[in-house]
Amino acid sequence: MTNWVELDRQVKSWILEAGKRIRESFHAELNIKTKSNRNDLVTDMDEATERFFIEKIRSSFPDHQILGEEGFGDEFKELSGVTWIIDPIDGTMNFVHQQRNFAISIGIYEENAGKLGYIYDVVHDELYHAQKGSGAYMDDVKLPSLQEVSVEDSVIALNAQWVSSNKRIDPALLTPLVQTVRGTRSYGSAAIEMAYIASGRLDAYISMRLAPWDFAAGKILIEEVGGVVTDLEGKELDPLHKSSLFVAKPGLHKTILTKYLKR
Ligand code: 2AM
Ligand code: CA
Repeated sequence: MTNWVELDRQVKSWILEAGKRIRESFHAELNIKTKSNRNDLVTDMDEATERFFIEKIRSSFPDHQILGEEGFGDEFKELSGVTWIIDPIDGTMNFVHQQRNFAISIGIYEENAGKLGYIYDVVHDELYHAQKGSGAYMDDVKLPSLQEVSVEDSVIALNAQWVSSNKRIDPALLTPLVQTVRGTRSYGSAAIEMAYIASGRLDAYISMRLAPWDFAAGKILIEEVGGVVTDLEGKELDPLHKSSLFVAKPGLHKTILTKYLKR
């Protein structure tokens, strides 16, 4: 039997320690490599941070499975037992170029269900966390349930690439939405964007291409405060596969989905 209280205490202390190491690395020279293309960056800190978590998990919870973005975890095809889904640095481009707007993101599943979610805004030293059924918090402050908002009064997060020619969506589809909302923002880290939805700083977030480690923690946080998390067609996310993502406050999710996305 998993002692969830003890596990939660340990994860939080590991996250704070990893964050401290990342902040200290700002003074050191970074080793930057590219992955799938020249804009897909990875640094030695992404890799060292993932290894740090994996060593800790393996020694405290040897029977848990781990999916890590940088590939140091396990290979498996289905969720069973306890599964950790880890993005050691979400927003690596921001980490490299700005030294802000990036996060450590960890989602923990029990069988098929999201159980614990952590998003640590390393530079602001703000830890967003949630346990299924017990609400969501930023540090020690409980996050209130999300309230309904009209499309006209909403601020939505969206990368400019989805409204210019790209290979995943007709850029014209989102134009009416962009013209109707109060404002658009792009932070460049799905985890930060999802933490901002959970804490009410953003009303909706759309991305065409995210991986399980980008949304695992955020989904748990947002659902705890009553937000809705689906793909762009309104379907449930598959926790182990890449997909589009559409998250929004209750009410707003349905309105945007039916009026702006289903055309
Ligand atoms: P990353 O920094 O951990 O790679 C940037 O728009 C957001 O999308 C970040 O959360 C980034 O996560 C993620 N991202 C960037 N490239 C991606 C890809 N090829 N597949 C899935 N997610 C990606
Ligand atoms: Ca990453």
